[in-house]
Amino acid sequence: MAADISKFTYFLGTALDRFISENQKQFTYASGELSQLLRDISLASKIINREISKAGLTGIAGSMGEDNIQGEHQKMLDVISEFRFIATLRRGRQTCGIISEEQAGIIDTGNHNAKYVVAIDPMDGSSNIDVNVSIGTIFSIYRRISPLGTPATEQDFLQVGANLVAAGYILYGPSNMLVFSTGFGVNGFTYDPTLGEYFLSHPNMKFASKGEIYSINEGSYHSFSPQLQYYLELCKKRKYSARYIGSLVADFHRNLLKGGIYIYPSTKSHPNGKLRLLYECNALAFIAEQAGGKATDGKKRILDIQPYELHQRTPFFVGSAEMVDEVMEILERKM
Ligand code: P6P
Repeated sequence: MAADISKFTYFLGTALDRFISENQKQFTYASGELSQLLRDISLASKIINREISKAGLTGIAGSMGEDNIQGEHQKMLDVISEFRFIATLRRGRQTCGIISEEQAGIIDTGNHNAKYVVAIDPMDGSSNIDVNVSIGTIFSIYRRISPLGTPATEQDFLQVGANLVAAGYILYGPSNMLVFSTGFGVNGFTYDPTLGEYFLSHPNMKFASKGEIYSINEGSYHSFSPQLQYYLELCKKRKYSARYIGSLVADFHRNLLKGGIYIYPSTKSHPNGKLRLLYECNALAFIAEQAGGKATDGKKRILDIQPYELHQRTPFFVGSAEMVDEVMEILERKM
């Protein structure tokens, strides 16, 4: 009888490469291009993971000393991670254009015959880098609508989130995880740095229909609507747990695993919300819905919002379906 070795070792899940190949048939229209694009993203994340893991030693955890196009203080790792993704996607030749939180316009990769465009927040939560708190990359992949053989246009990116071909995030935490969906459910892969490969560790991830965790920066409480203040008081009466890391990917990932809701509403300093539709909210809304959760802007489904500007912001309510439904109902009340 074969020895039961589970007592003194662990079984590795399916490697990301094999998973992509085995699920290739799911990728509409693709004849390998989307698979290659996903491999490119995973490669860039491995390189960035290596930079992050020794940021404190190599002095790249700090600020660039200048602001990005959003007027936000740029961290060195913002710039380094953006560089890595652009270089890897350009070399992978499956992406004709990229938009990034860090740059105003479209980044032309020169691959004008490529089928896809990518919207990316290369390093979300970068203010946490120098305090060693989890951070993340968020990516969205659209099939271009401009003709092959030409540079990507704004219209390629200004598509509703419901058109997404794939989306996901990389969480650089105690362990490094890649979580993505191509429209057939959500799967999570954990990186083994000793082998340099991601392995399936969280197959078919699902949002619990409700949870007892709410994530919001209550420092802005007094600029919230009375309806939202009422909901937060309800959470306290029910003894929910307040969990807010200040890193969207980390908060979202925890709530996906445990059930909960993340809220970044309209505030005095950010009347349209702080988070960006195209390269933050659409991707996480796509993942949330694929995992049975919901995502709205307080009124409508995030994935139905017709974008008008590459860097537009939106209020963001995302998480367990019943929790999002309840907040939406309360926000409609007259108070
Ligand atoms: P605040 C990080 O800058 C980020 O985009 C998200 O990762 C995070 O959830 C949010 O902003 C934090 O913003 O205003 O609460 O500090």
